[in-house]
Amino acid sequence: MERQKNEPLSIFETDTLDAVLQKSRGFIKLMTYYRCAMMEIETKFKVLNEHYSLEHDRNPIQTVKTRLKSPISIREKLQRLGLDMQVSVIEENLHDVAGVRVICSFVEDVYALADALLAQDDITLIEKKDYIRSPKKNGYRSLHLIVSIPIFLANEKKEMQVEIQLRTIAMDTWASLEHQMNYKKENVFPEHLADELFACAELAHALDERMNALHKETSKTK
Ligand code: 0O2
Repeated sequence: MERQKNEPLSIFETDTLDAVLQKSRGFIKLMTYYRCAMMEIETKFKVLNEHYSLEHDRNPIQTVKTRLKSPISIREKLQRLGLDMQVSVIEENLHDVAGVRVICSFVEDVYALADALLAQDDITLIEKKDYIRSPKKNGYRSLHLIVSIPIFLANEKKEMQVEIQLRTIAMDTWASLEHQMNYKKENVFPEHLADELFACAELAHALDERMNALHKETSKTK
């Protein structure tokens, strides 16, 4: 049966559908802006990949993935930070609503792509965390950048922040599997399992180093 426009929605108890839509307008608009910013960053990496394949005859990027933080994750993070669930608070305080993950072939590609992106004159670096040179205690490795990028709307230009994670295939394999085992739950890993997980991260790192060395050797002979 079709719901009438002014009929109260049971989940919102007192609000009509119209009121709910009206109240969420600001949030939906902000999410659309983040989605546009993610698209801009994704395109920049795709362009860099094309350029590299022209110049070096290979692709430094395996995959580019994008994700928009869900409203539930946004609420959880605001609660964790003791902040109000307001559109302006989200924009001012959360830097990872829009996320782009770039999976690279070799470690050197991670840094080359990050440098190439940061050299572009519409990109402003807000924060850089190098978890490759300084891995997290559990073994997590990736290069994280928070950047600001303009999006051009019909009558306005808006700066939006995007979190970019660059990592190799080996780093991504480890992080994806570790994430499935839920890295955020405290005390989830007994010490021996945490040690084993760390050992796996070191194995992934050793693989990256050996592949990088091989790649350097094979590039010399070309
Ligand atoms: P999702 O589902 O990937 O979006 P915070 O963002 O407040 O939790 P901080 O210090 O601001 O923490 O951010 P940090 O540590 O630079 O990076 C956060 C993101 O990096 C996470 O996002 C993960 O994607 C990834 N990450 C960081 N540490 C780990 C780790 O130990 N294991 C794995 N698998 N991923 C990690 P989200 O929002 O937590 O998750």
